Amino acid sequence: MSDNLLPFTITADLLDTGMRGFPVSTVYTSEVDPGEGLHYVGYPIADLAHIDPEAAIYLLFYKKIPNKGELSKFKKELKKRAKVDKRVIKLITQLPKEGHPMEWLIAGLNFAGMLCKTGDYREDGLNVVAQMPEIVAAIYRTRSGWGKPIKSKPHLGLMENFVQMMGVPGADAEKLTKLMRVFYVLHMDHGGGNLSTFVGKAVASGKSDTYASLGAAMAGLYGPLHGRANQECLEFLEKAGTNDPDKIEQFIRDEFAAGRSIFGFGHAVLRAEDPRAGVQYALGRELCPNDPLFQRAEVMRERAVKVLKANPKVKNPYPNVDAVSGSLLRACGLADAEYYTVLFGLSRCSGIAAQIVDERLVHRNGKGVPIYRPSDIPVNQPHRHYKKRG
Ligand code: NMX
Ligand code: MLT
Repeated sequence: MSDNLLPFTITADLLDTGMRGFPVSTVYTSEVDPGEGLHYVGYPIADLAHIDPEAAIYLLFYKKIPNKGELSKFKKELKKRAKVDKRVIKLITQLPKEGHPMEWLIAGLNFAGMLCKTGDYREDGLNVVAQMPEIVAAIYRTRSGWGKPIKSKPHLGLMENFVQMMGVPGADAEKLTKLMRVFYVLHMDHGGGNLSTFVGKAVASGKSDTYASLGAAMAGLYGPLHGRANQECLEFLEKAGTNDPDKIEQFIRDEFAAGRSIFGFGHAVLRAEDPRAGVQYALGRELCPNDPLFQRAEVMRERAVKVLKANPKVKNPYPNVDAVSGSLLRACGLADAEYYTVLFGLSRCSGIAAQIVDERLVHRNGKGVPIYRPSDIPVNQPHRHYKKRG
């Protein structure tokens, strides 16, 4: 643990800042360094971006990169855990199309909790990671009207099976698998203070089960300033309507002046370009260099930084994880931006589940972190007595 954060004094000016900078817990899975960005158990994310998603899951749960034997055993274990109760999938197929895919995901996790939970944080954490691809693929296919859910083949591998179960009409499955493997590894975890992880762990601290805690976490991820920024960012790129750098710059200026968010830029902790964005720009140059929307995102990378840098109130003018992910997903066949946050959630649930295991079963020599209960400062509430009138 870095000692320079402690002791931490909460002064009046730090209240009502969304707890910006408050150290609230110790975390074993990942770290977000303001300058260098995300590390999983000490490894920079850019070094890990192309490893097997299963190896990255193992790293977050067991705090070491698996050797060949450990990885093969772990893949077999995930395969065994991948079975989703048929009733969960049936319930998903009955959800109203009006609901946002994230609302479906929250419902899907709650259905899985009702029918699949064991109540053991370690068991449920690994089970949910293994089950998520089938749940998300069922959401995608049913709500998109692509047809009935496709049978799971977990021996293919986590993301390989996911792409197989999605059966995206017209998509190049090989290209999409390549993207989804990297996308999954990049989005798994981001320290303990990001909104969805914080919420998930807070709910679990009251001893709610993993599925219910992840459902609540996903409600946090659904917000446009958090995970749904990947959907908003794609729509923002479309709204720009041009690839001309000067016109894009003017568009960003106008949006900012109107008090609207410049999606895909800024961060509460990072103070440099998010390395997860860097990995995705590089991947885009490999997978879809001539895609017009990807090219637009590359122009944004330069011009949005220029505009935001000129506004001193913005603490970080650089691209974040959501700046370019949507244009890559679209170029690889996933056209509908409404689903992008569900893909973020598919991955993020693994990091949150691993952190829940640590907080519930490892911290304080296995006793776990007590129920979250920060305090607050009452304002404009002088103590008084109610007197019956008349
Ligand atoms: N567009 C417009 N305004 C911004 C942006 C941005 N990209 N970034 C910061 N600001 C504003 C912010 O709203 C605040 O304004 P005010 O003082 O009037 O309330 C001011 O600049 C200072 O904010 P910061 O301290 O720099 O950022 P903060 O920690 O409050 O918020 C974000 C962080 C990520 C919510 C913010 O940068 C943002 O809204 N970005 C756009 C949405 C986005 O891309 N979110 C994705 C984050 C990553 N994720 O996946 O979760
Ligand atoms: C995340 O990956 O959760 C986002 O970058 C937001 C955050 O860290 O606060």
